[in-house]
Amino acid sequence: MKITAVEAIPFAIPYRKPLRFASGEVHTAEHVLIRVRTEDGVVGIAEAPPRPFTYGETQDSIKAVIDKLFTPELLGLHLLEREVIHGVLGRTVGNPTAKAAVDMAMWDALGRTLGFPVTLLLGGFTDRMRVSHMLGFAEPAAAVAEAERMRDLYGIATFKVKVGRHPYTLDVKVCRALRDALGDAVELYVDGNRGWTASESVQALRAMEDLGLTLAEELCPADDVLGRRWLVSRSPIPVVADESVPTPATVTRELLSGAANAISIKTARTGFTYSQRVHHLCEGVGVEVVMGNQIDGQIGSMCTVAFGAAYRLTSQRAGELSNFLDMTDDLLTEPLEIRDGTLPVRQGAGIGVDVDEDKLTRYRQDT
Ligand code: MUC
Ligand code: MG
Repeated sequence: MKITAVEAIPFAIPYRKPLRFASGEVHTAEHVLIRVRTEDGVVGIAEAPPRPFTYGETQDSIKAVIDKLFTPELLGLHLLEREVIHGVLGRTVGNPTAKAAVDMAMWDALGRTLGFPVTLLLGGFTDRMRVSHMLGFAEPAAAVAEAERMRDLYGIATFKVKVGRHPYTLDVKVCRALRDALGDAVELYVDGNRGWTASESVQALRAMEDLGLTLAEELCPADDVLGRRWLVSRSPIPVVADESVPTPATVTRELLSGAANAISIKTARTGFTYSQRVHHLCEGVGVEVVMGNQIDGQIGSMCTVAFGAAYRLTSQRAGELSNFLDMTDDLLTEPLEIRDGTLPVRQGAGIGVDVDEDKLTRYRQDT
């Protein structure tokens, strides 16, 4: 089970339409495929999505940190020496999605070596998750049309609506149009990606009080230290910390300071190992979690569902698992399928998905 190679392969697959939100926009999935090879001939995979507007990483920086800093130190280590491996990765600050993808590719390799799905190795609670679809900035009619299409084609009944625009009434109109068109059968919650001030956030939540929203994510910046506490004290619904909590320590800080009272767990930034620590922490202090989406492709979405389905707490809510549907293609031999509003965990060893080498040749950017 010793590591013999770590590859970081940049690839690019366009989206059918851009996804826009308060902190940025995405037109093409310019991700990095990570492959970890072991002495047993096993290959584990994962993908890293660069999000410069969230973590400061780029496709080039992810490849460089893996090739130049991580790989030379990882070669020869055993897949089960996770504390040693994370000691090596932790010597470099930041770079959360690069570290997370290396971690998940190692778990995938471990599962393939042992012949078990990673979801079972993690906790094995259930075999699928309900799906939540993320709606980017749009006019009310376009947002309604997309939500109806997701409901009618895939059975999705939970929607996260991107907010954080100015004036906030633009977003209030979208949320109201969604509730009017879709009725009470769907769950709606909002994510501001730090676009509003604390006072705008409170005004917007008041204006939407009758819409039955269930969560309010990252409406204003975590640096608005007192503003966030004030917002939490006035919000009728849990305030979710997302990009402000990329590590277990920041989760602790946000929760103990009263700046958030629910947590988004993203395997894309905390891998499986640190997502476990975040999960255990949240369970220990009794806060709700949501399995979030870093605008993942199919490999990343399979990692999210493998983790989310592993525990009771993470599988209670719908997970954000569907934005790969907007990509024009993906790398897998067997594409993921969402049916009846759920995404099943693959029962094969590891995360249960394989890369189609022809597709990789078509989309990789390093040849
Ligand atoms: C989210 O939940 O914020 C938007 C930016 C990003 O980094 O992830 C997405 C989704
Ligand atoms: Mg978010």
